[in-house]
Amino acid sequence: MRKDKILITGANGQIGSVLTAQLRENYGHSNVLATDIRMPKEDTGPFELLDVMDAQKWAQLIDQYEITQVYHLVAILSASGEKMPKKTWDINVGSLLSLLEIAQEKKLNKIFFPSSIAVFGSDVPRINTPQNSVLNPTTVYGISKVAGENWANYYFQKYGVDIRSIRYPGIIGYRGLPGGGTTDYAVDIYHQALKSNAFECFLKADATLPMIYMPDAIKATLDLMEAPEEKIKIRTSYSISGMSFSPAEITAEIQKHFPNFVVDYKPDFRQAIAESWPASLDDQAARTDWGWKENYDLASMTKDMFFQLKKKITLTARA
Ligand code: AKB
Repeated sequence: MRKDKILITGANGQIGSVLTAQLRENYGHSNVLATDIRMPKEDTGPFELLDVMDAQKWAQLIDQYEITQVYHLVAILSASGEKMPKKTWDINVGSLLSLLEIAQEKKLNKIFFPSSIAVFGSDVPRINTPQNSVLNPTTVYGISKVAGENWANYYFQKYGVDIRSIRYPGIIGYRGLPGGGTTDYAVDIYHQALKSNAFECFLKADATLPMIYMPDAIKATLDLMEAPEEKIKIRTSYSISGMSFSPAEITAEIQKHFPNFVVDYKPDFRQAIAESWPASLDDQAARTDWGWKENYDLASMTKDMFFQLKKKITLTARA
C-alpha cells in the first residue's frame, strides 16, 4: 500500500464515483476521502460534505485527514454553464484558485484537475486538433477551463505546485449519468436503447466529437498522476482521446445489437457548442510523454456498455 492520502471533490459524480472506487483499490480504503456537496446514495467509505466554495472547510479537511493529494473534479459543464455564466466562472475557476493556494501553503504532493476539449474554439483545425492550438472557446465552461489551465501552469512555474491535468473528451460510462454536458447524449443513448429502443438526439447526425470510455479515462488519469515528475512536460493540460464518432455512427453501432433501434434528431443550442469543438484530437504529446494508450474503440465500448448495463438492470431487479 502507498502512503499518500487522497481527497476527491465531486466524488458522487459521473467520473468521481468510478475514480473513488479505483483509488480506494489502489491506495487503501481508509486513505481516500470522498467529498461532495450532497451525501452519497450508498455508504462506500470515508466521506465528508464539502462545498468547494468553502475554502476554510477544505483546508480544515486537508489538515484533519493529513491529505497529500487532491483530485478536484467539481465543475459546471458546457451546456449548464451557458445558463449560469457567472456561477460557472466562480465555481470552476474560484474553487481551483482556492485549491492552488491551499496546495502551495500546505505543500501538497500532487493535484489533479480536469480540463476539457471545450478549451478549443472554431478557429482551429477540427480534425486532429493540435495540442498547442490557439484557445478561443465559445462557452463560459471553455473559458473557465482555459483560465484553469493557465493558473495551473502559473502555480507550477512560480511555486512548484505539482498540478497535472487532462483535457477530457466526452466520457461514456455505465455507473453514473453525466449532467449538463454537450457530450451527454452518448451515454443516454445506451440507456434509451435498452429501455425503449428509441432515442431523441439533441445533436445533428453528423456532429462528430472526440470521446473516451470510462475505464480508459480512469486509466489515463491514474497513469498521468503516477508518472515520474520529469515525464510531465505540459503543465497546462494534455489532450487525450480514445475515439471519435458522430450520433449517426454510434447509432449504427447500437443497431448491430438492437436492429430496430431508431433515433430522431432534434438539435438544440448544444449543436452550436458541438460545432465549435474539435471532431478529433492529436494526443501524441500524452502518448509520448507518459505512455497514454486507449484500450477501447466504438465497437468494443458498445459491447461492454450493453453487457454492464444489462448486468446492472438484472442486479437491480433482484434487489
Ligand atoms: C461537456 O460536454 O461539457 C463535457 C466535456 C466535453 O467537457 N463532457
